[in-house]
Parts: sequence; structure tokens; C-alpha cells
Amino acid sequence: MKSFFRRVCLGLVLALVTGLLPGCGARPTEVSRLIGVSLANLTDEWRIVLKNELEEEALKYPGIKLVFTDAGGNSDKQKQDMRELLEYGAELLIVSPVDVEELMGEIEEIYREETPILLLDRAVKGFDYTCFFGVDDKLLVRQEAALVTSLTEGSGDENVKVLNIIINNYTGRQRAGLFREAAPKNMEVTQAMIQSGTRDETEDIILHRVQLLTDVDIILTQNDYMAYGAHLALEKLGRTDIKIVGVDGFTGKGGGIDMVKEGLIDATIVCPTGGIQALSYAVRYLEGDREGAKQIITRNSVVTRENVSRFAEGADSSFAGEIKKVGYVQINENTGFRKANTDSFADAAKEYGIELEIRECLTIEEQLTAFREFLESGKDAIIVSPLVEDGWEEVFTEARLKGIPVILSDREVSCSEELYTAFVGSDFIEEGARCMRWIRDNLGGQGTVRILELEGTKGASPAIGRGNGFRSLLRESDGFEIVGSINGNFSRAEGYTAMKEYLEGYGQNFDVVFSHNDDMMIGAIDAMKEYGIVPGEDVATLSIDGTGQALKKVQEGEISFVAECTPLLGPNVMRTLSQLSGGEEVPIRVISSEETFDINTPDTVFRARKY
Ligand code: GYE
Repeated sequence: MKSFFRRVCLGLVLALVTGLLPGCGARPTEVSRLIGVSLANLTDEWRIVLKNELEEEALKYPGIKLVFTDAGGNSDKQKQDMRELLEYGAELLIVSPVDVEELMGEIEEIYREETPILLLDRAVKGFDYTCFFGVDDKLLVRQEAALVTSLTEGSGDENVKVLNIIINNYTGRQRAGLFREAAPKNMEVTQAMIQSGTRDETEDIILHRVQLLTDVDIILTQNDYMAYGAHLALEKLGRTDIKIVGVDGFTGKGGGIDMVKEGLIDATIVCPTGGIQALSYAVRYLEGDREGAKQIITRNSVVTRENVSRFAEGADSSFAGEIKKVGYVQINENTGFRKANTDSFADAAKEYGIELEIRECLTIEEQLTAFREFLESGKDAIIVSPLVEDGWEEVFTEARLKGIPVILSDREVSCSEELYTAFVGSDFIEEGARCMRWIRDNLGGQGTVRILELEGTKGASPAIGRGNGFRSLLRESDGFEIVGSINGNFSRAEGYTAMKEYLEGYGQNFDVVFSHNDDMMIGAIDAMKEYGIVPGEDVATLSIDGTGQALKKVQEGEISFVAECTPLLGPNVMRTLSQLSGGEEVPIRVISSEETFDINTPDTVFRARKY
């Protein structure tokens, strides 16, 4: 009976919101495709802004109808809401979870039922969802730490005392932990936890636990309404010497931008909800576009009294103008990945009507020269696949000063995110972890497993990330050790030579080879076979990329496991450039959706491969 009553209520809510109830507003004339939007609550300002953004964006798509549910902060109800939205006919779900840890099980189940489910939140676990839209928490806490330093300079004391008021949920605790890691040694951080993240609760905790303010220079909060609550408390206590930092940075009366402008708080960090990005992704998905993004990370922006006027007029678009002529500073390497990557860009550029000039470079020096020549030759934008992470700050600064956007493809750089527009590529740490997870799940419990690592190009972000991701999971697992690391520079020939020399020097003192890419693995297999080793039998063999040659060896049993690293980045990079041309806010990171392959992978998957 309860479920029936609940369904009737939901039906009424849905009908009123979408005008589906007979006689309540005109029935949609065109065929409406329903997108279900499950909101954690409709009390958080962040969720209210998200709902308004989605409704406004939906007006651009007449064939789309949004149906909203409000979980009232209750995870169990949100699980039911998601199911009821599907029963009601929603073809795709957009979910802003009450608490991502509590909801992940249900989300993963819906995802495995092959229902597209987009997650909108401030943190996410794992990859069992269609696409995540949110902010980069590690960037956020670095921005907070930099704000603490800049806002407390001249306090006369080299040690800074920070009161971090955090919300007791997954996101709040996650960010608090990251901030502690990001805080420099001279910052002493005290935490105070509240339950709901409201203005009143923040004001109360400060007023009722005044001792928290002893020697405090600055208060960090986890949304702008908490920051305003801190302002009210400090005003009552006469402690307006203490600085206050918020998060979210909404425009409009009473939003964080307004608070900074009015001097109620000292700074905030704009964290877009991701709603606009999510709805345009949803519409493309329902039209059949499988663009392959797994995470779309929006850019955080720091707002202080010095720059608030720039934000008060609306989103800070650092670039506006038509993008037609584009240079691509590519890597000149003979790998399956690179050929597929270059082809992907050439095809996508044609589709988007972009004149793409590709310069393939063997060294970082050649890349920097090509980049500067593109700067001088009047390119509207420059794409770079950086051979190594370091050495890009100067030329990226030159591009910034010229207003020429820089997009990173498939590899990252060590300089600040402020110096480039977006990164489109993979999560290298996850790729390395996926290899170690396979080893742990398939080779564990057989005594100590000895692993030989075949590293990619020294200083290249995929090599650094994969090695770190692999090791972080290895450290949590018993019975595994890395007996050696050899370098094959991502190339088949050097993978062969590295393995041949290792075997001549040490023999087969390993049970597993973990290679940072397929091409080196294929070269190493040639060397192992010459030495009399049967790859995939005597030694487990794991690599990363998913090229046709490697997957053929998976089917033949010579390679035990491959974690995909897709090179087909052209469409997402061109889409980003197209969004930039239109003056839209573009994501700071677009992370690819990637699979894994082993002997249990169905043949249909191998047959569907594009490279
Ligand atoms: O894994 C490797 C190529 O940058 C992610 O570069 C790419 C890597 C890829 O050499 O095969």
C-alpha cells in the first residue's frame, strides 16, 4: 500500500513538473525523452542552483523532458527515487547523491543494468557509472592553501592557524583530509565538524565553542552559506580580524560572489555544479553519441576582493573568439597508440572544420620550438602531447599572454592548471592500479609474487602515473614485490633490448612483467621467447593501451591482461575547442572511459575494437 501511495505522490510531482498530467498544461506535442533527475535534497543552495541550471539548459532541447525527485537528504529514499524514475520511463538518470558512499551500490547496479547514469557531485568512488561531473578536489584544496597563505601574509607570525569547519559527509571528510595533505608545514589546522553545512549551524558552533578561535588567523568553510554563518558569529564576537573563505561562488544576490563583493567574506572558490555539462552530455548520449568521457571535471576559480568584479558579471571566460587554425605539437613515436591518436585528430578536425597542422617531434626541445612557431604563426589554439611533464611553464605563459588556449592531449604537465585550458586523456593512476588489481585477484595467495616493471619514458606523465597507481595498490597487498624496473621508453625495440639485457644479467627471477604500454610488452615478449620463456604461462604479462596487436596476443594467451588507454581523443579535444569558440565554460579535465581485457573477455568485445 505504502509503495502505491508513494508512486502516486511521485507521479503527481513528476506530472506537475513536466506537465504530463492530463489537463495540466499542454501534453508535449513532440516525442519527449524523459531524463530523471534524482536530487539529494532541495534545501542545499548548491542543489537548488543545480536544478535551476538544468531546467534553464533543458529549454534548449524541446524534445527533452526533465523529471525531478527530492530525496530530502535520505539515501534510502534516493535509492527508491532512482528506481521509480526508471519505472516512470526515464531513459537516463542524472543523480546528485545524498552521500556518494551510501548510494554507490545502487548506482553501480543501475549502471550494470545498462541504464545511463550520470553523477553530479563533489567526489566519486570508482568508475561504475556512465560519467561523473564535478570539481577537482585536489586542485580545490591547493587553491585553499594558497588563499590561506595570501590572506594571512603580514600577520606578523610565520605560523598560520587555520580553523577548518567541515561537513560530516563523504565529500566533507574527503576534502578535509586532502587539505591537511596540501597544507604547508607552517599551517596548524584545527577541524570542527558540523552535520548539515548550513549558515546557522556554522554560526552556532563558533558561538558555542569560542575556544576554537584561539589564535586563529583564518576560517575555511565548505560552502558560502557556512562562510556567511562564520561572518555573523565573528561579527557578534568582535573578531572581524579573522579571515573567512567559502566555496561554491554562485552569482546572484546572496551568492558567494556577492558576499566577497560586499566584504562579508574574504574569498570564495567557484565550483560549477556541472549541470550544464551533464545535460548536454545526456542529450548527446540519447542521440547515440558514445563520446567516451568517464569524468568531466569543471574548472574551479579563485575569487578575491581584487578580482571579484570580473566574476560579478558572470562566468569568467578567459577566451572568446573563433577557433579555426590549430597547431598540434605531437610526439613522433612508432607506437600503435600514437598512430591511432594522430589519425583520430586528423578525422575529428575534418568533422569540425578545423585546419589542423600536426608537427611530430622526437625531443622536448623540438616540441618547444614547434610550440613557439605555432605561437608566432597566428594559430587560434594549440594542442600539445607533452613528451615529458617539465619544461612547459615559459611557453604556456607566452600563450596565455597572447590569449591562445592550450589543450593537453593524452599527457600532462607539471606546471599550474592556470596555464592551460584543459587536459583530455586518461587516469594513469587508475590504469596502473587496474594492473595491480588483476595481479592481486588472479595471482595472490601463491607465495611471494615477483614483479618486473617495464617503465615508459622517464619524466612522462603516463609512466609516472602508472608506476604510482601500481605501487599504491601493491603497498596495500601482501605477498607481492617489485624485483626490478627496466626502461623501454614506450618503444617496442627498446622494450626488447631492456628485457634481453635483464635476462642476460639476472635470468628469469620474476613471475610477472608489468609493462607501461603494449609496444614495450610486445618487444619484451620477443626477448622472453628467445630466452625460452613461454609468455602468459611461465610469466604473467600485463600491459596498458589496448592496441590491436596486443589484444590479439591476449586472445592467443601471450598477454595475460591489458588495461585500455584510449588514443581516440580527437573528438573530445575538438568538442572542447568548439565549446571555447562558442564562449562556453569548458571542463579543465575530460577523462576517458576505458575497459580492461583478459582471456575471459568475450570475442564480441575484441571484434568491436577500432584500432
Ligand atoms: O600509453 C604509449 C605512448 O601518452 C598515454 O604514450 C600515451 C602513452 C601511451 O607512448 O603507448
